[in-house]
Amino acid sequence: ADRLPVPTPALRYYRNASLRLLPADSLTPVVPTPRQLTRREGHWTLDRTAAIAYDPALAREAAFLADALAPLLGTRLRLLEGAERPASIRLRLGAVYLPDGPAGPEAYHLIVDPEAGITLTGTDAAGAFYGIQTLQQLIDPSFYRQTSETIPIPALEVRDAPRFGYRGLHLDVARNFQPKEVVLRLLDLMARYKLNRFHFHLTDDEGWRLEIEDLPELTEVGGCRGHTETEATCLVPSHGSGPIPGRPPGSGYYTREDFIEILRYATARHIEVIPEIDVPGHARAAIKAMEARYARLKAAGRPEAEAAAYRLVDPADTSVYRSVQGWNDNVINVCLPSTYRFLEKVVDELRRLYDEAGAPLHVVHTGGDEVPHGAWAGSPACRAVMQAEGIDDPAALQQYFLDRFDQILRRRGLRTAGWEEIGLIATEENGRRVHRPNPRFRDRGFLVYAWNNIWGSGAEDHAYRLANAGYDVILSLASNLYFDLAYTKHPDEAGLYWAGFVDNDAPYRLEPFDLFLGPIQHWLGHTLPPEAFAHHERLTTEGRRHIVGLQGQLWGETLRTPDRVFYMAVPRMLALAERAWAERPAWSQIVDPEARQQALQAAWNAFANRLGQRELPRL
Ligand code: TNX
Repeated sequence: ADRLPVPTPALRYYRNASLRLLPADSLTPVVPTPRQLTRREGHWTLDRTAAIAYDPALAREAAFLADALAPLLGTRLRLLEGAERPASIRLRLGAVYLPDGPAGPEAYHLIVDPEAGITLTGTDAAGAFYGIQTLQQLIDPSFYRQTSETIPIPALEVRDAPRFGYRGLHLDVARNFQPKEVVLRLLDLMARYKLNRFHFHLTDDEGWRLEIEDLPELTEVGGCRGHTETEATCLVPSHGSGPIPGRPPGSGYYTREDFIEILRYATARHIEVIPEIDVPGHARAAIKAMEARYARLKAAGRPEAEAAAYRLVDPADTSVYRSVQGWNDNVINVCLPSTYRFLEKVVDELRRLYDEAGAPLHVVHTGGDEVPHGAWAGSPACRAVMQAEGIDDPAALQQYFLDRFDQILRRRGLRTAGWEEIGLIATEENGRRVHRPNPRFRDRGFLVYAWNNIWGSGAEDHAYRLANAGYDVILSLASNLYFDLAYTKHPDEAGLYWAGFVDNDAPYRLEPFDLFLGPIQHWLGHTLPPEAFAHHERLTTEGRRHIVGLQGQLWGETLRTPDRVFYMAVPRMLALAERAWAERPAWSQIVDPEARQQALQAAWNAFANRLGQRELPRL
């Protein structure tokens, strides 16, 4: 009876025996943990007579709060423009003071007073928005079941600000298409837990999911999962969302309107959408689509130059390669002018879509991962480029490509992001082939996503090496933050497991500034002696400033249904939010391994109780 009743198989089957039920009133009621929470005597009663007064700059946040409370109260509260208007809920902008000084962006100060009601101050609109999320969590989960005349909110004071500025979730809709509704629901969840970056993996070998004006083949052909069928059987009709009769499951794409709606929805929730166009590898869908375009235009009697204007392959290329996932035709040719014309076209269309949505576009994720060895070696177009550029290894063409793609983005005021490969270069060290930060691009301001910390691969410390070298790094580590991996080794659990199992506590145990004591040992299931890390680079003080955030990855190969998406995302993403928002945990700074382990276990137990007793029932 004192076992924690968490309704996921992952917790039921695994490690659950060590979780103990804690008294509800001992639990911090907010996830992620706020910087400072002080309980006061009594409570304030929310009822239908309450009104929301707001600073005009917070109109959207005020409306969000009214909408959020409406189903609980059975009515939408009155909104009064002007923060000083008399009302029991007041939203305003202003300075926020934390125990260690004035707060930066995204911070808030929330007071719940038994008499005066609610005063919420944000340093900016995002801060006010996060204060509203906290307020929603203060309401007992039972009130989310039915409407109530009165809702008690415990009196308290919260001062809060994030540890990391980048708190991300990634969704791969290329392997299996996910309808717009799934994306919107995921954005809702992100907002609740104060995540602020949505990394939208829109293209890959199996599909291209975003309509691009003037290049209809990208979605008609490229939106068909696998696009292995002939055009006739696999054309994806526009407005293709959800299962499409007669098409392979997982097919579909977002129309311009769908995408704009997603961008607006995210923006209203203070979530920045980072689009990923994965090139030069992982690009089979685009390649096949542009080949279909070429064939179509030729068949229509158009001149060669027009038909080939956006071609992504060199027809004379005899290269032989095989990608990690088994493709032999998924790398775009980086030596053709048409490739860069294609990328400019796509980027310009992205900018138009963001402009139309009123959404900020600062960063484009260019992929860059897993380019198979052997690509470009047999391409006459590439031989010419290599000669002109003095490049002697075809693999080095990836840097040539990155440089050119980055220029395209910089000219448009955009920042280049990519998987860790974009910051690394292969070299020899003590007779071993290793990857090290590439000094060439250090000053370009790349945003680099470190993922490959597989034990024994030599890549365990790539994140730290990149950060120490001056690259801004997002920790996306496969061992703890790949949410497409199975929770546990149990026959009921779906998902991949090439980087181990990623249970609910895996993101929780990750300490960004001390990876070697956390993720790797967790994954191995036992601790390692210090010698095991003798050759691993530690994070320097300077390097710490370059760890800009964390991100959970929902890769899509096994995400066949919406249910599966949410099963894989929740509750792991709550533990991610905890690590990305909350202060550096006390347990991570205990030096003695045994004491540290005990403190960590106690902290995880308390966090699991918050999930099980408050968050999951409320969700
Ligand atoms: C590796 S990590 C990939 C993805 C897969 C994922 C599956 C990385 C940059 N690439 O293409 O979907 O593993 O877990």
